[in-house]
Amino acid sequence: MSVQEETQTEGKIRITGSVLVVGNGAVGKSSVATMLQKYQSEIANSAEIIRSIRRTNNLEYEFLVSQIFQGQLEYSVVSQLLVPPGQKASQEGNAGRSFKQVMDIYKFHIKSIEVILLTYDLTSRESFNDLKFWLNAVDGFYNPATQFILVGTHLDQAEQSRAIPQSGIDKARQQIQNYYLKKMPDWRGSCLPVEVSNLGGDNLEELEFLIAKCILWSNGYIEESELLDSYDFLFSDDSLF
Ligand SMILES: Nc1nc2c(ncn2[C@@H]2O[C@H](COP(=O)(O)OP(=O)(O)OP(=O)(O)O)[C@@H](O)[C@H]2O)c(=O)[nH]1
Ligand SMILES: [Mg+2]
Repeated sequence: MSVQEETQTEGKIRITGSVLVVGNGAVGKSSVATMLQKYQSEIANSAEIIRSIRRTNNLEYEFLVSQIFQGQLEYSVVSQLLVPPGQKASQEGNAGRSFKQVMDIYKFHIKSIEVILLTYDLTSRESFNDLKFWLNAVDGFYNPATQFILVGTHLDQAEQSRAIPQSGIDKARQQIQNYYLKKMPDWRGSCLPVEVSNLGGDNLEELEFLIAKCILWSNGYIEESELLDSYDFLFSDDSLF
């Protein structure tokens, strides 16, 4: 399903990459994929859109096209978002398929994953603690050039009921990096944290840009320092957004 292709159209270099979105049920994986695609045109209807999203029981698919200027070059980055269910195991009497059941069906079609979104709900400690499960669950879907983004959703509710302090996120980021470095000593990636609201649209534009940059980095079009500079710029107070 993932094709790393480079074609040049109208002076733009076109790159395609795959993004796997994982995390517990109801953290907002389908919502983030849907809103990343729609936020510019549909932010006024975001509540209606995310409320209408049903629990995932197959592999959902969305794609984004992002224009990225880097030095003298213009890239058109196509991000294929793959969203499996958050259900961890098949349950008796439950018609919904689990993550594993769905990935077992599709794994032979997925060539490589450039970015994994480890998704949790900022107001749910359980969804954050369960990221340990998801680190293991994605085994076999990453490679030394895969980049991880730690995505906290429900930012709109975090002021009232944030369950994970900044220090916990920093610690998790470090632990995740150490975990993958131990498993893959030649891993070139890092784990970058981002907090979004699928309801209000906060940081969705930044997340889209970051995903596109990660795909460029994963395919060797930009240096790691350029990726990290972009991250610092996007999430600093000097950011243009
Ligand atoms: N307030 C708020 N609600 C959100 C946000 N993201 C998702 N939701 C709500 O959470 C519900 C669950 O979101 P989904 O996108 O279906 O969650 P999922 O992770 O895809 O869940 P599964 O398909 O069961 O694995 C949605 O219907 C939204 O109402 C957010 O950022 N803010
Ligand atoms: Mg879903």
